[in-house]
Amino acid sequence: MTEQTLIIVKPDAVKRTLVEEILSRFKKKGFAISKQKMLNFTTEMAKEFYSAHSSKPFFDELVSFITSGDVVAAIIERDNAVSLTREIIGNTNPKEASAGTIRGDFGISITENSIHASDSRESFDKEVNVIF
Ligand code: 3AN
Repeated sequence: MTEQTLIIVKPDAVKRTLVEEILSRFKKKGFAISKQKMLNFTTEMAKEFYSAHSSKPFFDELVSFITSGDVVAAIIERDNAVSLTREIIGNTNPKEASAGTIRGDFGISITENSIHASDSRESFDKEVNVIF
């Protein structure tokens, strides 16, 4: 059954003009892009988007980074979209992400890790409401 998920190409990757390269990886895997937009997170949006991490030591850095420049958000869909997308993006820490994954190939650090993707249906519902 077709499922939707949300990806966000983060500021480090937008600055390096990697948006098309990153989106093409999903298209090649059979995803359709149903919505796409460029935006710059406000601090308020970022705090809401990452509210699950509000007590973590890296929260302020996360908010500061995601608000630091333009991002490209997209709703993408195919069967098994959430788990397949997590495989395609790779480990949170680029140093541990396999070659061939987006973070393995493009991530700079655990903060500047090039892409976000929803980790569940529930996260997707919440995140879409913040962005679209
Ligand atoms: P993922 O993005 O792989 O779902 P989460 O949800 O654990 O990872 O973390 C959300 C974001 O917080 C990550 N994309 C990363 O940028 C940042 N992050 C996670 N763990 C750390 C950490 N130990 N130090 C700094 N930033 C982190």
